[in-house]
Order: sequence, then C-alpha cells, then structure tokens
Amino acid sequence: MIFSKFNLLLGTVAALLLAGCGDNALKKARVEAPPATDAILVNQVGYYPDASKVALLRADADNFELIDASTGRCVFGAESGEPLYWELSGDTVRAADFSAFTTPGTYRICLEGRDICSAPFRIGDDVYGEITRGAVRSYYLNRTAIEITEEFGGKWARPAGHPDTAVIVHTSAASAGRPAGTLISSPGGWYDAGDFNKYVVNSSITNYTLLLFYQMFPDYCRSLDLNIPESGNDIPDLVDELLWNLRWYLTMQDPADGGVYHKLTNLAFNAFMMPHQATEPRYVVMKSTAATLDFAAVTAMAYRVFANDPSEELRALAATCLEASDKAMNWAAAHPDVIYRQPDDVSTGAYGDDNLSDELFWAKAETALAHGKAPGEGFIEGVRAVTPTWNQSETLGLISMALSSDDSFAPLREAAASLLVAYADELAVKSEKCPYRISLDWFAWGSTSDVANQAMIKIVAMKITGSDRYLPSLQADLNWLLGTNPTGYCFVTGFGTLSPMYIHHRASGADGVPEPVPGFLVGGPNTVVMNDCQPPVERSIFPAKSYSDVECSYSTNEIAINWNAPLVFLLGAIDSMKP
Ligand SMILES: [Ca+2]
Ligand SMILES: [Ca+2]
Ligand SMILES: [Ca+2]
Repeated sequence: MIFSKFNLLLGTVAALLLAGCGDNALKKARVEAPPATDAILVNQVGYYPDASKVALLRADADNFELIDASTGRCVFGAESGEPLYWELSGDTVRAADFSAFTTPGTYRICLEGRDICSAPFRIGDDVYGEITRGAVRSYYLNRTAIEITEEFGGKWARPAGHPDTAVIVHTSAASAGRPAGTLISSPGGWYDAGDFNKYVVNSSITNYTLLLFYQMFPDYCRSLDLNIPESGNDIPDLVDELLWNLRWYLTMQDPADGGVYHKLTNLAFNAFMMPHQATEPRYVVMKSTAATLDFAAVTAMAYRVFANDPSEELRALAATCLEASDKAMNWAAAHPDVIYRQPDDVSTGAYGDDNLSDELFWAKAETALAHGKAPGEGFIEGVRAVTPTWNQSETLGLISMALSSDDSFAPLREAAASLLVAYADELAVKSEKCPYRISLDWFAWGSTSDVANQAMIKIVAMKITGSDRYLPSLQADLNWLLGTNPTGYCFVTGFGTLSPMYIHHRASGADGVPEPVPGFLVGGPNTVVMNDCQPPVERSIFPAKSYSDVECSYSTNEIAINWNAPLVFLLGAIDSMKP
C-alpha cells in the first residue's frame, strides 16, 4: 500500500526502498544502531508534518532512507543533495530532504541499505511545546531571591539565594544622596548567566526581547502554562516570569537623579557553589550612560506594551515604567558619555561598550513611541539593521518603530520596515548559500544566540511583509540550534538526544543532580577564546565546530539570559504556528 503511493510519487526511489526494507536483519540492526551523530545530523526535537524537513548527511551516501524508529520499516527514501563543503566547519554535507513525508511518528534517517542511522526524532504537531515551556522555565529556575520549590522546580529545587535587600553603594556609584557604603534594597531578578550577578545592560536586551514576544504573540503567551508560582493568576506566565526581572531592574535606578547603576555584583566571581552558599557582600557599581539609555528604552517599551493590558497590575506598572524612563533620559542627556570603566577592586563581568550611538538611537526611538511624538525626518538616516546583541541595539529600535501602529510614525515605520526587510532578505540569501543553511557567517561568543536573533529578525520580517518566504531559513535556524550543526549537539539543555551535560552554570555544577538545569541555550561554537580550560581542552580550529561540553568552557558552554530570550522568541513563534 505505502509502496504503491511512493511508486506514484517518487518513481525509481521505491525500488531502493524495496531492496533495503525487506531485509529483517537490517531492520533490527537499524532499530538498535547507536545514533551516528558524526554521519547524520537531524533536528533532535522534531519537525512539523507539513514543514520543510531537512537533515544533513556527513557521509558519502547518494541515497538515504527514513525508517520507523520502533520497527525499522522503511517509510520513505530519496536521493541525497549535492555534497557541499563549508569552510567554517571544515566538513562536507549533503541534504536529506524528506519534506514529502508527512506522517506523524518517531523516525530515524539511515544511510541507504546500511545500519548507520541518526538519533530517533519525532514528526508531529506538538513537537515544540515542551521545549518552549522549558526555555521560558529556565528563567524561573535561575531566579535570585526565592526558594525554588520541588513543586515548581522538581529535582532542581534549591534554597533561595541572594536576597539583595542590603546592597552596598560602591565608591564608584556614590552620589550626594547615597554616599559610598549606603545600603539599598534591590531584590529579585535572574542570575545573568553562569555567575551570580545582575547586569543592567544584559538584562535590557533580554527584557526587550521578551516584551517584544508578548507584544507580537499575546494570545500565545496567554495560552502558555509554565507551572511557576504565579501560574493561575490573571497575568500570562511568560509575563510573570519577565516581571521577576523587570521589577528588580526598576530598583537599579537612583530615584534621586534617574541615573542607572551598571550592575549589582560581588567584587569577584564566586567559585562553583550553590547560590545560597554565596554570601559575599553585594554592591551596586557605577552609573553608566549605556545602562541608563538601555533602561530608558526598555521601560518606555514596557509602558507601551502594558499600557492597555487587561491586567490592572500591568497597567499600573506601565505608568511607573514611563516615569522611570523619562527620568533616565534626563540623566542620560546630562551625562551623555559616561563609559563604564571597571573599578580596580571589581572583577566581575564588565559589559563595557565604547560606542553608545546605537543605545542612544534605541532609547530615542522607544521614548518617542511611548510619548507618541514622532522624531523629524532624518531620524533613521545612517542607521543600519544588524544582528542585535547586548552592545549593539539600534535594530531593537528599528523593530519597535516598524511594528508601531501609531500613524504619526508612518514615514519612520516605512523606513524602519524596509531596513529590516532588506536585512532579513540578505539573511535568507546567506542561508540559501550555506551548506548548513543558516545565515551566520561569523562565530562570535554566544554564536547560538546570533542564530536565534537572526531568526527573530526573520520572524519580524514575516510579520511586516505577511510573506512566508523566510520560513525555510527560519526552520534551518531552528534545526541548527536543535542538532543540525557540525557539533551534533542540540544546544538546549535537557532536550534532544545529545545535549550539553556539563554547562558553565554554578548551580548546575554544584547541585549534585546529574542533569543540568534544563531549558538553557549554551553559547555554542566559536574560536574567540580557546584557552578557557586549563589545561586547554581539545577544540576544533573550525569556528562552527569549536565547542566543548565541559564545565570550564565558559566561552562555549556557558548559558545567559540574553541568549535564552531569542531562543524563547524563536521557539514560541514556531510553536504558535502549530497546525
Ligand atoms: Ca500567571
Ligand atoms: Ca553600543
Ligand atoms: Ca548538576
């Protein structure tokens, strides 16, 4: 029955299937074969039935077969694509395109007639639901100042760490009203990354990305039940989770002058230990223009996103945010070039940035939108759409303007939209030319988040244009993050068949639980720092393959709130498209 269907569809391919599929010994061997991650790369989380579905073969196989993972029965076969060499990974891949096969189930890709098979993966309507919830829930599991209970944290339950209710004003942050040594309260927020500190600049792009997700996908957010302490109240759980960070973030502003402290940290990084065991004094360090502009932008956006929310609590918060934004802009106007410089006695993350023109643009764009006062023509002149990062934020302002429904912004909206669409088209072309089908052609620290942020640009471009021409490229970004990459890893902890076990994350390293805290996106391959482990760990010299699942590799195996945010955006956008 099934073969007659293939005869119609695929002609000669069916003959191939009959040869391999009738062999019972081969069926058994294929069901039992260990995943050949070296030879076959799949999206380990799965594929939608009707989506474009592509795996990559790193083997000299002219044909591939799709088998039922439990019976070994062949269900589909086709020719592999042309071999393509990629200089960034140093390997050659052939596409295994099984888009024409649409039946839900659990399958493996095998080399024709051989027992070399991929890890099992699913085709189904619901493949991305659990991982999306997991990616958002990682923020809950990384909260400061609250006990992670067994009810919500399962085996990652732990005592509360870092209440931050008595934080010392560092000498660098002293002001008339708050001289050095003053104690302030700045509780809540998430641990930034593998460390225990809280940084305004990195929280800013994170907060923005999650706010944007809520703005663009409100109904989907309302449908997400995250099993967190705030589940069941009248605020969407994703927003509740964001509020844990946003309410802390608001306390980083000096109410006397509107300036924003750059960070809240220990003087030095802790060794690996549980959060509640790390009890060194905490400081707010130096107000900076970067932190203050970022803060002005994010609070202005929060105002806009929450101002007409059904929740009274969120509407009230919106007003607080707008006031905070205005005060921050005033401080930044009076202090336009206070570049963060790490004080001599502080050695935690610097998040230093010498170029604030992008932060200024972003803050001006967001505050203009919040106040409904369009800047004059020329505001966008010279601004380019780029892949956003914590220190490169103009694209965030472009996105907000491009999605504005305020007609007084119409000319700016059009200009911003055309920049974003042109950039998304450029990314889509790059992905067509790349053997691994992603748009990334450089591998910076946190390269996985660059892939996810490029996916976010494509999703915004889909929204602007109403065109699904970005979908194949978007799916390739997702595939890359979930296993179709030269390392063979699904880069999200706790998901996929091969995923990071030894992440650079203090609680994961110290909690005695073998599995890392789930739902985190690791930074992924790059060659920016090769000697983070002592003695150095062997890593590929090819940037797209240079990854190591060891705890010391902070340059490839750390996690961070700003990396997870575009992952949530991408996964949530894809999950919201479920059939
Ligand atoms: Ca809720
Ligand atoms: Ca910058
Ligand atoms: Ca652990």
